[in-house]
Amino acid sequence: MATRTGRSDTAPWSSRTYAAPTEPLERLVEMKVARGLPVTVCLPALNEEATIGPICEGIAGLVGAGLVDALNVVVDAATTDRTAQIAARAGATVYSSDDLLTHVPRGNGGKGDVLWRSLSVAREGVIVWIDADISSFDPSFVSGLLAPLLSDPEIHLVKGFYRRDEPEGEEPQNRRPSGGGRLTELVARPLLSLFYPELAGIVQPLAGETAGLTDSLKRLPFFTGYGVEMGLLIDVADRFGVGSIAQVDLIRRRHRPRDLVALGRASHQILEVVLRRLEDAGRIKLDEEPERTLIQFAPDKLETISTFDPVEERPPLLSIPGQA
Ligand SMILES: Nc1nc2c(ncn2[C@@H]2O[C@H](COP(=O)(O)OP(=O)(O)O)[C@@H](O)[C@H]2O)c(=O)[nH]1
Ligand SMILES: [Mg+2]
Repeated sequence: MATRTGRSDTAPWSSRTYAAPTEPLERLVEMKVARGLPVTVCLPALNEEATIGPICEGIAGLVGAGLVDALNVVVDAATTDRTAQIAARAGATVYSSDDLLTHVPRGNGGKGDVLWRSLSVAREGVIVWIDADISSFDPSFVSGLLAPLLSDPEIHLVKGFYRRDEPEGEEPQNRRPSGGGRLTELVARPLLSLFYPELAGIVQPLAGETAGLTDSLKRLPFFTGYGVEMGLLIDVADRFGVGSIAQVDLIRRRHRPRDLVALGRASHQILEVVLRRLEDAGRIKLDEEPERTLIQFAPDKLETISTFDPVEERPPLLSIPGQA
């Protein structure tokens, strides 16, 4: 096995990789005003009562400071806990995705569908998506994501990256800033390296902490479910160039881990997104549609679990009547 460090493919990323921001908030507010880009922060949330409160309170502070213009939380009917009430009390405007773009059926839209619908109620300017299950949220996640976008007009999309929690007592020199979750290391990174090496310098390709220009995002299709992040990376790079994507160091982040069965389902969706885009680009030819039912096995039993949760592609929002 040959291992090298510092692959040349990832070299261009050094100029588009930002350190945790040090600018005072007032400077970011000035840049936002100068560019005429109101900021909407949006949290997709499915039963996140344990974590939604502190996240919304932190962002409400940024509303007070004038950096954030709107704080939206998007739940749906499957959210049965107190997420909506807690978010509203902390100052968020709460939407149900069931009430947005109602003429487009939601199906099993999951996260990607919620992000797509959330764009329809974002102010024209910049949208910042933050996962609502983060237990280590800091308002600097938002200012960090905004800094490259507001300071460089070439940038259309910013991804956050972070270190995963290290075992107690780990020596600083052993810390791996790029350590991703299982889905990142086993699925996303190998796929990017194989087929999109120009995107392999993205440290956390599946990070939910993402900011983008609403006008650009509305020109792109969105994949439903957990395929949404990978689809956006491929499509933003294709449409606006790899140089339109930046990433920023958000230092550290903790969220709810998912079990292997759930990760298998997300992996199936991510793989389908990449296969589809490869086929769209004429880079592979599939003789027939991929099988869209995932077969898994119940733990400790030879019993199959079939999941039919195929990814769908939502059209660019600007193509929807009334959204232009
Ligand atoms: N409203 C809504 N939010 C969702 C849905 N699926 C995921 N989310 C939210 O999207 C964010 C990321 O989801 P999560 O399951 O943590 O993904 P992971 O971090 O990739 O494991 C969390 O805030 C979820 O609550 C959904 O179907 N509806
Ligand atoms: Mg999560």
